Formats: sequence, structure tokens, C-alpha cells
Amino acid sequence: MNFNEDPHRRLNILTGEWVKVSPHRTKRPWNGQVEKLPLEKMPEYDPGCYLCPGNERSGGVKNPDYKETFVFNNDFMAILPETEPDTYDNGLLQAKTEQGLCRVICFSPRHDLTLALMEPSDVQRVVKLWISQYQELGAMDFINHVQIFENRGAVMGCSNPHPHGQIWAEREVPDLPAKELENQKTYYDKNGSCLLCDYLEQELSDGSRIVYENEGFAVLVPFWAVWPYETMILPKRHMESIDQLTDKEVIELADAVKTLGIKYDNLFHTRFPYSMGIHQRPTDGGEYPEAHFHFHYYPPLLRSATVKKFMVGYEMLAMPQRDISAETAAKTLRELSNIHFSESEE
Ligand code: H2U
Ligand code: ZN
Repeated sequence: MNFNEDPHRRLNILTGEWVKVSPHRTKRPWNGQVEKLPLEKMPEYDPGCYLCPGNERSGGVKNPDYKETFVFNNDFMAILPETEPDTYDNGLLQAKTEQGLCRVICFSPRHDLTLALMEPSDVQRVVKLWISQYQELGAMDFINHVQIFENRGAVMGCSNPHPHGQIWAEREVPDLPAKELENQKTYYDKNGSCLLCDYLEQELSDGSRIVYENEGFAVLVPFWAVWPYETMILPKRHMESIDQLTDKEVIELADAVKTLGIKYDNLFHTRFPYSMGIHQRPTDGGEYPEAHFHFHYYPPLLRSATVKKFMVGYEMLAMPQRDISAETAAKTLRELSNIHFSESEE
């Protein structure tokens, strides 16, 4: 099989789902020409932003005059701590209550920054915040899973450019992480080794889908990527959760997050939109030797700062499909500069 010529399907080993790849439709790699507009100017402080220091949020609460990071309980939680476990069983109609809580985490007091534009030490502080939130929320007796994520860019439906992420922590392990854990467990039970450790070893020796690496982490376009520039960040050492990072690995993870952010911004000369998030061990007190902590990045853009991929038609009815191969996307990202376009003099 020729990955560059033959239409084929690839298996997502984490979910068990397949993606169709049609590489013959884009034989020529993308030629790298983008409209080189300067980075859109934004104010360091926006009096109308509900996340900026000192500003009022809905309901009249005032943000503190924070200088580094800031965490608060979401004023419009999608799941609530006071909801008691309950089930509804009416034959084909099945339901369960959902109990949990939602938080918003501001990465910086500066309205105009992103993880890609923040100082390395400030990104390290965000990594440490992810760790402490995972531990603090995970320790609550009704919290068995902590989903940390960031949704950025208007095209992703994000309401505010102020650098921030969210956390939804809950009693039940949600579907996608549960499915990934199940596949990791099946592999672990069968082979006695970690699925993602073995996968990463194969990717590092192949190299064609690696975007960036430092001593502790690898950034890659997974073999089964659906979104054109979808990536994962994986620790090279087996660890089940983010709180197992050493101080050195905190620095290395922050470097991987920032560098990937810079490459993404450089791709189409824009503040690159994406949804990203962390998958790791549930916090129900169980043993999860098969869980390998990792990040997924799902960016919607295809060809420019405004042309996105639509998951419609065949993809909604049948299965996901992509034209540019994971290898081509990885090569493009790998070859992009690690210096943000707004800071280089092209
Ligand atoms: P986005 O990441 O989609 O921009 O959402 C930000 C979150 O901020 C959203 O979940 C919350 C919304 O509920 N929010 C508050 O908690 N307080 C506010 O005053 C406005 C928005
Ligand atoms: Zn702001």
C-alpha cells in the first residue's frame, strides 16, 4: 500500500474508529504561501472583558486584580455539584443525572496574549495550575474525572480571546476518555505494555509524523488524525497523570505547548484556533497502569486563517475523511519556524 497514492483507511488505536485518507487528491504538498498579515492588534486590557483583572462578571462578581493566573467557578456551570445521583429507566428511554462542577482558568492577566505568545515561565505556571487543579478537584469525593481543556478562537465558538481554559470535573468518566481508557486497557492486558508508550516508540523511530520533540515530550500528528493539523503531545516517559511530572518535565511540557502554539500561529499567520485538552487517569482511586497522560489538539483550519474543514456530508453520514496525509501535515508543521511570526522579521 502506498500511503501517498492509494485511498485507504487508518485505525485510531485509541478509539477503535477509522478515518479515510484520500492522498491522491493533494499530491503536491501545500506550497507554504499564506497572506502575511501582521498579528491583529489587541489591547493588553479590555474594560469589556469578563476575564480581565478587576472587571465585573455576569452576576456582579468582580475579578481580583490578579497578576499571574486566576481560577473561578464557572458562573454558568453545565453540571452542578448539588445534583444527586439518580437514574431514569423507562425501557428504551434511559437517563442518569450528571453531578460535577465547572471552572474557568485564566492563563494570564494580559488580554492580548496566548500560550504561544506568553513567556516560557508563565506557560510553566499554567502547567502547574493544571496539576494543582487536577489534584484539588480529583480529591473531591464526588469527582472521578477531571477534564481540562482550552477552546480558542471565534471559529471554535469561543466567546472571548482572553487566554483561558476550562475544567469540567464530574462523577462519571465521560465517553471519549472512557473509550480511550478501555482500548488502552485491552492492549495492556494483552501485551503487558502501554499502548501509547509502544506507539510513541514506533513514531520516534519512524520520524515522519513527528512535529517537535524535546527531552521529555514529543509532538506528533497521529497516524489516524482526522483534522488536517490535528496533533498530540505525549510524554516520552510513561505517566498516568499530569501530577507525576518532575520540575524538569514541567519546563519541557510548557516548551512543547508553547512551541506547538507558535508553529500553529505561523502556519496561517493568525492566532490559530483549536480545541485542546488533556486525557489522563480518572480520579476515582482506581488503578490505571494502562493510562498514558497526553494532549489532543483539534484545530479546524484547512487552507488559510479563514478556510476551515467542514465535517459534513459523507463524514456526517459515514466516516471521517481527509485529503492531506498525516505525514504531509507533520512535515509542514515540523518545517515551520519555532519563532512566532510577530516576533521575526520576515
Ligand atoms: P468560552 O471558553 O467558550 O469563551 O467560555 C468561557 C466560559 O466562561 C463559559 O463557560 C463562563 C461561561 O459560562 N463565563 C462565566 O463564568 N462568567 C461570565 O461572566 C461570563 C462567562
Ligand atoms: Zn480580558
